[in-house]
Amino acid sequence: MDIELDTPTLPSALLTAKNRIEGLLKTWLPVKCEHSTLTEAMRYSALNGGKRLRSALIYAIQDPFSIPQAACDHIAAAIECVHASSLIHDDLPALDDDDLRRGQPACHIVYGEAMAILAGDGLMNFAYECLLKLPESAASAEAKLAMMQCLVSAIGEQGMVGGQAREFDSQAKNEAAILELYALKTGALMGAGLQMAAHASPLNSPRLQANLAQLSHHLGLAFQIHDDILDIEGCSEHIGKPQFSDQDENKQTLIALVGMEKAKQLRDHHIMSTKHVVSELALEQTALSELIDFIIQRQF
Ligand code: GRG
Repeated sequence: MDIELDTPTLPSALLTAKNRIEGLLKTWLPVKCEHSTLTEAMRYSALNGGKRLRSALIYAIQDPFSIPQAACDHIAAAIECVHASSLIHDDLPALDDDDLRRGQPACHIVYGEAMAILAGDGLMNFAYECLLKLPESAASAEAKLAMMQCLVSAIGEQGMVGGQAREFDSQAKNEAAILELYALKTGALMGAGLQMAAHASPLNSPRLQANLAQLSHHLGLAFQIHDDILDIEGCSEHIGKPQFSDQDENKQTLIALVGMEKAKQLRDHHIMSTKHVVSELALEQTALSELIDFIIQRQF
């Protein structure tokens, strides 16, 4: 099943980013591995659709902060590869055990579990290569180091992997703990893309970094809460996986704890907080604000 992404309701910023990043990934991802299906599995997972929201957020701040095109391209490619890597591992039987991803068979269903693990590892490593290959003309060595620090923090024990581990251990038992888990699991990578891009901006400053960290914290929470809502209220054809898959695995979701109404209030609260930062950055009515609205209107 293909999800129709080119509908007129999609923000143009999302469509433009999707076309650009998919073109780049098609060119940049390794094509052939002589001795195994590794590169095929990597390409399968990195190029099997997806909204490309994380890339769109990066490109949305390109013009306002005069970020060089090459920096946005390399950072967006790195973030998409980390994201694809995390989805491959998330779908594995040892974690969420999902057969479908983006409406298509998950990587381990097509290539087997061992190759899926390796494809995830390969994509992670490729993400680092994307950053390291960023030309000096687009980011100084110092800026690249700061970007690398941003990325590894967002992925590691204090970021996405830490959030996923808390979910796996069922450690988060109250609202605050679940929100913290969501911020690590989902918000950290979104934030890393924006903050890395800011490191290539001539307008970079501690204040800009703090604003972007704040923005992505709230955005990540709103995004993940909306994801939980779609798991219950959405249509499985649109979300690309069976409805109620979170409930099936007894995941500790916010909705199970606080109920649907309160969850929606919390999502809206975090969207309002996101918009507050957008206005501090004087970015109202830009691609960035369009993407933020899309986050809570999306059906997939
Ligand atoms: C190997 C890097 C790595 C991590 C391992 C498995 C794991 C640790 C982390 C998983 C984290 C995870 C699945 C977070 C959920 C984030 C989320 C809401 C994903 C869906 O994002 P969308 O809707 O997906 O943007 P598309 O398909 O549009 O790209």
